[in-house]
Amino acid sequence: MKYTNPVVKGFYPDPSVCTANGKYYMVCSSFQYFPGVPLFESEDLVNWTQIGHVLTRKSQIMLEGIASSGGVFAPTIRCDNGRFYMVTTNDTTHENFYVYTDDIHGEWSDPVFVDQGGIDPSLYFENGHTYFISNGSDADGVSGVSQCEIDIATGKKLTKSRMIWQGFGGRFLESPHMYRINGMYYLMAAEGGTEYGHMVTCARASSVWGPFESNPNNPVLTNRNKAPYIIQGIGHGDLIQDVYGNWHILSLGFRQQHLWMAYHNLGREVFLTPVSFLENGWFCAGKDGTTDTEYETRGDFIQQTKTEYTFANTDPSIDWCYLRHPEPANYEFLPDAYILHGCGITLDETASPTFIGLRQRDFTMEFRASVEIDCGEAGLTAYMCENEHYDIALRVGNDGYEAVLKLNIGGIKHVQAVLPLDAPRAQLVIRSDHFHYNFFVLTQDGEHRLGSGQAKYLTSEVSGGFTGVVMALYSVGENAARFTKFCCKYAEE
Ligand code: 6LW
Repeated sequence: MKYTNPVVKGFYPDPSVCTANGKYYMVCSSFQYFPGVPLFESEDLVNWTQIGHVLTRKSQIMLEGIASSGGVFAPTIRCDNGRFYMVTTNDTTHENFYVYTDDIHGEWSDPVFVDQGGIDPSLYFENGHTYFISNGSDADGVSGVSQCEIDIATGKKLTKSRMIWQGFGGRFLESPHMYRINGMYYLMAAEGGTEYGHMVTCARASSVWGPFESNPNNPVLTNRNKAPYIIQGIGHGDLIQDVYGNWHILSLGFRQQHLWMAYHNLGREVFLTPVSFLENGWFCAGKDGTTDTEYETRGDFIQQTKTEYTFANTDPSIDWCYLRHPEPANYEFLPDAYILHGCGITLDETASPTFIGLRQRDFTMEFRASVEIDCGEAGLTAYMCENEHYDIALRVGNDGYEAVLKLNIGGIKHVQAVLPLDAPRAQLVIRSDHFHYNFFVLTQDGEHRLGSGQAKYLTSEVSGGFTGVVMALYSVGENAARFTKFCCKYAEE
């Protein structure tokens, strides 16, 4: 069947995939958001259903006061002997750890820490041995892909960390994953950095410790030379074989806006690219080593896209996310209303404001909710990080209730428009296209346009970091704001 990339849209970076019980499981990085590490299930590698998160308890991950794009970096998921493992880095505390579960739909263990530095850890299991691989420095201070053997029951190192590959020459060697295919060990990695020069590269060896020989045709996959082209940043991939024996790379990539001085606001998304093994044992990917929008793949499925999100078809514990560790008492989820109790923390702080968000999945969208306040301020935000976010809210002003549009960019806090209201309730609407977020208030007198903010300021290019825009409901001040009639609707692109 035909499928279209990205297969998962919106800020779901650094995908890693494994297969078990006839299904595929994928995890993504989550940085300052909680719960951490979104977990997806699929039967065809194209349609992915989020089934939960891996890090659901405070005891599993330290997120207090962490900077945006700190916290949970790239994870790897693997299954060995029926047990699932997810290994990742808390980049803020510089700790590598894994958690495990025997029930993919259940809770995961508390963290088991491994004393090897670097980021993007991976596990490779073979005949009762577990290898822990990350990119960083080895025991002798040599940088590259480092590997040690660990005791999977305790996380204790059984060997010292040894550098096994230094890449093929690109900067930022990251995302190492080890596979054994046809008796050879393949080490796949990313080089070039997670921006426009990103690539998937590989090396192979006849022993898990090397010596690793670089693929003479590296990079295996990159869109760095495709221009003008909307899909950029392809890299950080994981190799997976489907039930028909065909191979694929699930990688991150992003959809750039504008041809010159490009930017991207939806974050890094998930792309699927076919892989072919060559007679010489190396493999190549995509169309001439690039990822395209459309491919044919084997399987009897139809690619489904959810275009409308409401309180009725979303689950607060699966689809929605919080900033850092939320205070549960601030959130009440009723079937047709969310009551958000403000806690005095604003969206400008690296703490946990009362905030509940959905990743923005496509460019053309309408995000709306009816909001009722008693005091304080509550509304909707298009949120990139504490410095860059556009907010439309109801609040109590000097002369009574008002709607306000606030544009926050690079520390500049600008009130774009204020509309006096005669009631403490109104419907707030954000409509986005490829280049703008447009803001509206609906009252008894009709629809009022409060203004707009350019999409280019809610981007990784402006904010830095690794996340994408999250559309959220928020509340500030000692209030109980009532959100009803929530709907987020995407247009066909
Ligand atoms: C991640 C690194 C990268 O750990 O970005 O895409 C970092 N590459 O591999 C943050 O996602």
